[in-house]
Amino acid sequence: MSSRSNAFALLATLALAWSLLMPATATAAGPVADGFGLVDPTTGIWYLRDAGGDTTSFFYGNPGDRPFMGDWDCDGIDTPGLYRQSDGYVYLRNSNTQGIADIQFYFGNPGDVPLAGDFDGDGCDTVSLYRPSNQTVYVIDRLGSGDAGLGAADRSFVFGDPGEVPFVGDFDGNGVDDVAFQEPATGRVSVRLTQTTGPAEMTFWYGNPGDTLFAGDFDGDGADAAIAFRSWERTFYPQTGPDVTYGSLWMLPIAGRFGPLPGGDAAPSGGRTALEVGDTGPAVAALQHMLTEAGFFRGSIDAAYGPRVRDAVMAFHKVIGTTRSGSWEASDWKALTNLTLPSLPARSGEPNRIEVDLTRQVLYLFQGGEVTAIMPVSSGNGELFDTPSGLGRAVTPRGDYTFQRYIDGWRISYLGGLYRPWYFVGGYAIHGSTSVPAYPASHGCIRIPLWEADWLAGQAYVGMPVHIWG
Ligand SMILES: [Ca+2]
Ligand SMILES: [Ca+2]
Ligand SMILES: [Ca+2]
Ligand SMILES: [Ca+2]
Repeated sequence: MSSRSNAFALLATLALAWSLLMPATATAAGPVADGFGLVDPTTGIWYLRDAGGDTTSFFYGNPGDRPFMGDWDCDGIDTPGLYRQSDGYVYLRNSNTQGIADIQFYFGNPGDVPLAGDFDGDGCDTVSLYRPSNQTVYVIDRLGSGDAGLGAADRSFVFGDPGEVPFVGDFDGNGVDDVAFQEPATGRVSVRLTQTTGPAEMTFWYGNPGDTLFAGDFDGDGADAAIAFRSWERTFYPQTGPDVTYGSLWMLPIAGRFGPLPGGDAAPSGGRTALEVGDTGPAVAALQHMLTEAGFFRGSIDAAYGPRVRDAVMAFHKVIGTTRSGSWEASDWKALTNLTLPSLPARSGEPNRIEVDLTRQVLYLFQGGEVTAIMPVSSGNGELFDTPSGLGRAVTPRGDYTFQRYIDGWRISYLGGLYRPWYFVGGYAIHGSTSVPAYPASHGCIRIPLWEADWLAGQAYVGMPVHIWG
């Protein structure tokens, strides 16, 4: 009896010692939480961050491909996938290591958005699609192979609104992935829990405008929750779990159950990138956010570098006195982060006013004593031009004025169209124009972009002081 008892105690001691020797890895029984990481679309380098904060990085794919992770061989470990939106090619890999695709095939049309997930609950992920042009999700429960086309989807349903961004997660924890849509401007997330056309069955708000939302099971309870990557803060905000600062401004986030990783690689550097009209993605959202904070941008943070971003960048370049390209240079990130405005005249009796610096070609709106908006302007070019009463010179009058008159629409004069003009002296106005180049180009008026004229209409008023100098 006693010997048996001693033997049991010895076994128990050995078992305890063995368990202490064993590393606590994902192979242990119990919940396994997802990890997250980033893919640098400019280099094709993947950075997987494990639960301990260690990084494993490898090269996979071509710059520009859309990255995601999934369990393609049903072994419980998620590995990389890429979707090339230009031709619908899918490139899947079955290990978290550098190498070429193990599986490749094509599915969908140019512009389709990949939705990697397990939509039939069989434990295997496949690559379904969202087609923004008709707001339709095309679900397929198998993978292709051998460079061949995959054929028709198994089922489809209409969900999501134009401008919304889809992502995938098992939000109700039933083992079948669900499609969610993020409304970027508000952070509203709409989830459809069944794969049929119908309204959202789950709605919540998460993140800030410009965040990239995706999903994962970061607490290991079997249900996925949202996680926001806020690129301008280089921080991941999971719904469940602590915030993690990791990464860089323009990389694309991914999540998955990575399995054991070697670790020991360098984390993403957080370096900088140049941007131009037509670019999209987290770096553009970061730029829009930073330009908004600095008073240069008043558009929606939609992660797209369009004309409004170009104009905001133009105003920024004018303020800092660099080349007025309208394109974002890699060195501009630091300049914007460290921006100090040029010294502006102090006018303590005029908390609300406009200052126009003709040298820099920018307009500053003061409200409550603070600069709240900075816009690019184009003023008089100094040349002679014909008027109904003889030659005139295209000079913008310098001086101290107040707005005398406002027209809430287009005013067509012999010199062209003035949109929403605010007249400050004679026929001279600050007005919207379809052409606001980087240099003085007007006949004497002060041109601002049309959308800035729309915005200014809600801020300026007749009697507001205007000071023109430089
Ligand atoms: Ca796998
Ligand atoms: Ca499946
Ligand atoms: Ca589900
Ligand atoms: Ca969870």
